[in-house]
Amino acid sequence: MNNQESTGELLAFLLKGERQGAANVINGLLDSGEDVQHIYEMVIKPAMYKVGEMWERGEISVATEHLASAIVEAILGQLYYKVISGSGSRNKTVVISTVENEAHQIGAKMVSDVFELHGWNSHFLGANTPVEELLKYIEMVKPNILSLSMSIDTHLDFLEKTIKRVKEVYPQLLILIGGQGLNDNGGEVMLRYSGVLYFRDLVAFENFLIQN
Ligand code: B12
Repeated sequence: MNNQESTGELLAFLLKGERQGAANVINGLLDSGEDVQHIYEMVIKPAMYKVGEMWERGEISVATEHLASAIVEAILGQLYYKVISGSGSRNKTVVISTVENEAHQIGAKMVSDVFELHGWNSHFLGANTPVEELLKYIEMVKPNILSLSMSIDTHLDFLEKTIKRVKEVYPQLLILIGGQGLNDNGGEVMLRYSGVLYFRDLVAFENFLIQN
């Protein structure tokens, strides 16, 4: 089965709310040798984008969209045994969060898992972390990298507010930014700050991790 067929099959189970069927699709991919990153980027992400398109066109309800998200989050949890088996020393730490007011956390969780797969110690804070709370957490764990995710394009102010505040207190801290809200201007936003890098997807981001 190719990626498109797997995506279609997964999507059908997500829309029917069949967690077991969805899990079976993912397990089948693992059995055929696909790695977690590939399954995230090439199968789960396109299935969720499709869910978004169908919701936007009014073809599925908000409830169905919520159910699909819940099943995908459960699948990510189910894949964690693969994520922790990733090689590496775990002597580097990353803190990952979405920006304030941002409720979309699945992409950020994928990024967190890819860090762990590469041997990083990853602290995934989930959605909507207030900036001052984020700062307190950074003070506590002293990460090597902060990663921020933004899915809604109108959340750019929240992202920039966070970058500015973090850089005020930790000017040397490298910040990675990503998320589909930055698809049109992520590169441009990155150039406004020093020590900020933008990656569009898991492939670009993983290439960076491999080189660093
Ligand atoms: C599920 C979902 C929700 C769920 C989220 C649940 C959850 N637990 O996360 C809920 C119901 C909360 C939700 C709410 C809303 N949503 Co919504 N949602 C979606 C949906 C269908 C899927 C999101 C998803 O998981 N995608 C899959 C992930 C894997 O993709 P990703 O986030 O892009 O992440 C990838 C990359 O961007 C990258 N990446 C992401 N973060 C980072 C960070 C770093 C550092 C790096 C390097 C890379 C990186 O890596 C990932 C893998 O490649 C999308 C459709 C879509 N196109 O995604 C709409 C979508 C994002 N939502 C949308 C909207 C409009 C909303 C609401 C405003 C709806 C409303 N009227 O209330 C609210 C906003 C709430 C808020 N304040 O944020 C729009 C956004 C449009 C826009 N112009 O910005 C979309 C695109 C739907 C659409 N087609 O219109 N939503």
